[in-house]
Amino acid sequence: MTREIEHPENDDRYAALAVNKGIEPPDPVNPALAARLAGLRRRPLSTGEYVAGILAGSINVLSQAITLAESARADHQERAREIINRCLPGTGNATRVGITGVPGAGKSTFIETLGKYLTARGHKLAVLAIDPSSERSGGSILGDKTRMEELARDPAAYIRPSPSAGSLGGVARKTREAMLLCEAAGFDVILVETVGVGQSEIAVHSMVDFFLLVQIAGAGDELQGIKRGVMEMADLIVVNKADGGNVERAALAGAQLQNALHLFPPHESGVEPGVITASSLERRGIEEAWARVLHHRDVTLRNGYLDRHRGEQARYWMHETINEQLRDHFYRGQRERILVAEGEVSRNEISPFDAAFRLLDGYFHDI
Ligand SMILES: Nc1nc2c(ncn2[C@@H]2O[C@H](COP(=O)(O)OP(=O)(O)OP(=O)(O)O)[C@@H](O)[C@H]2O)c(=O)[nH]1
Ligand SMILES: [Mg+2]
Repeated sequence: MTREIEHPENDDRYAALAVNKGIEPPDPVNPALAARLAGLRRRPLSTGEYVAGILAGSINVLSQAITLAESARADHQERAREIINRCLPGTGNATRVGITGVPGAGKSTFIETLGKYLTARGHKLAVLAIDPSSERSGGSILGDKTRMEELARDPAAYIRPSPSAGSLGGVARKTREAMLLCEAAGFDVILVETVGVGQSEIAVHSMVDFFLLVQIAGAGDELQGIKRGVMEMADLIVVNKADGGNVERAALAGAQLQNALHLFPPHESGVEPGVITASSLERRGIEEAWARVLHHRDVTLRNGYLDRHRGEQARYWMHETINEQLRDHFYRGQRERILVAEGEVSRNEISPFDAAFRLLDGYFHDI
């Protein structure tokens, strides 16, 4: 009977066409793994499991924790704070390097080359980014996938694109939290890339030990949109793309930049900033750049600047977070009153200061 249901062609009328029952193909997915993944998806991890997973170096758990820290949901934020706090003793051991430069200067290519150099020497490297503009972040993720193709496949490297658009302060805070989580997961070098066109360099500077500016030859620095303030922050300027017919121009630009650096006051770190030429494509100058980072680390560990600077940065982030939260809370709660006041101020019916104080008084009265 069953024979007939399964294969009607096995009816005696078609005796010459006897078909045997086939074998079920094996499930292509390992059932034990599938069950574990389904379990992970269904059941949110406890805080303890997050912390244990991160400290054990699980990239999967690390990624989930960073996603939690990036979430706008208040309960996610609270959980992320708890996780970060408990991971804190495992942080602080990495060398934190910020990398900035105008779009197209070769930051991602430089990071790919430096990254491969570092992982080949046994380092574990995390690459993070700060990119507060929404349109660009899509592009950067795409760009980073192609520019850091090899590094993206390297098991000793972890590349995390910028948190999605929001206020710069918010994006930067999330990146700093991601950095701490990566350190707890055992990454000993953190590279933070940001495009050098605005305020984001300052945000990066406030979370790294060493600030590296990627320049290209052949354009005056005003053309490259690099502000004096950014040059002043740099611990090292790398004149990139010093290859092909560009070698001499790069050397000249390097010498000019070196002269320009003398105009700035000496760095508090006690290490003179320097200029080198490099080619990320031809892998030249990479070793020297890293030697500069290590030298800076050596000196600042010994003279106490590293600890002092990190303490300063931690205080900065505390105040930044207070400011951000206060601002958000105020603007969320006062939307309508602000609209009314904006109208009055535009029509010159009330002074901006008076309007501001009235709004603030109303806010403090409400809370
Ligand atoms: N000749 C030469 N070209 C390079 C070098 N480094 C990068 N490039 C090229 O410059 C272009 C931009 O490189 P990216 O690494 O994407 O530059 P970026 O600074 O990360 O750019 P954004 O992320 O868009 O700000 C690419 O076409 C690279 O191949 C180099 O050392 N020499
Ligand atoms: Mg890039």
